[in-house]
Amino acid sequence: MWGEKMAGIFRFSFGPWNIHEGEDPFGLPVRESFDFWKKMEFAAREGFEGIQFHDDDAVDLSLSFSEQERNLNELRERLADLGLEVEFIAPRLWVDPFYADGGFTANDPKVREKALARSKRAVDIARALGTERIVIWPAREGTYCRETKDAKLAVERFLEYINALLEYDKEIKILGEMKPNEPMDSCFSPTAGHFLALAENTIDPSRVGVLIESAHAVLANLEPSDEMGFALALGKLWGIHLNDQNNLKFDQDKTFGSVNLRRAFSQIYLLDKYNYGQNGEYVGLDVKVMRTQNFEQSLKHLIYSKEYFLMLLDKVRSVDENKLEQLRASRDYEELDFYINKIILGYD
Ligand code: 3MF
Ligand code: MG
Repeated sequence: MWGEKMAGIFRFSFGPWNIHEGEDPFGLPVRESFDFWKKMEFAAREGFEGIQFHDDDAVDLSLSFSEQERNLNELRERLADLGLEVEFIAPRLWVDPFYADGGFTANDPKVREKALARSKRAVDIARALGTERIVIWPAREGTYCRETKDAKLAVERFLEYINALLEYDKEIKILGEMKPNEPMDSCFSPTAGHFLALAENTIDPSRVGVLIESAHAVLANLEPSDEMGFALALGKLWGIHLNDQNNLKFDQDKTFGSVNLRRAFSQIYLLDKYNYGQNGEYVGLDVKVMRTQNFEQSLKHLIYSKEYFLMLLDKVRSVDENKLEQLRASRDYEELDFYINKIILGYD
């Protein structure tokens, strides 16, 4: 048994986009979107402690600055009343058609300028809501077809952008959330490893880390727990987006554990072994419901992702570490493999 050694502290979070706005996953709207506060009340009721926001999830960016400030203060207070804190802010540089070719790697200097201005505003929003964490998912910072952008220049622009944000606010921490493709054919920084190489070249590497999403790792044909291990070894695992994914296709964001229990187990095993959460990191979920249905049915993917996590955490903590060591030493890998699966199946 790990006993005392296993010491992850697991506080859960999700973003309002995880409760869908009402479009069918493959089509037009099929119902009204749900009220924002109804979503937040659900989060509190189900024991979530953190909320992830895009800049425009938190506040209407078309309002005047003073109105925005007022609304942000009210938002922070009302969330606190529900026992919720803001985990991070992510500047959303991919919905507005202005950013169709990306933000900070766009060829048009006006677009790059606005992308940076919006991201600085996202930093202010984060600070107003009491978090220093800024998540950068470089959604359109890639190409639909290779020759549309200069790949070397794009990476230099990525670096300049990160540096500008680090310079803008000396307290913030930047968490890169990398994904190899979608919506673009190909992204300039497709994996956590790429981003961490970039991080080392910024003006303050100590404030740049990663958020690893399970499905994004699978989309890069990588093992999510290995991606997490890589970041843990470098002290850079500052956030996670747990979910699941059936092989290499569109980004499915399926309920964590629903496709591959063993893969989910491996992630929790590592997180627990290396005390994830002890520095305030959240177990973030980024999951989509299978179909667009009524309110109660539209929440189950969140509830069950957390349930899968907690059930598997029990299994993780029941691993006999001595036995595991013996099996490793004797290189009895078939036995080791079977042992782990028996634990998951409840036959140990
Ligand atoms: C896309 C994602 C995003 C990010 C979110 C916060 C819409 O594949 O995972 O979800 O998680 O934008 O960075
Ligand atoms: Mg995500």
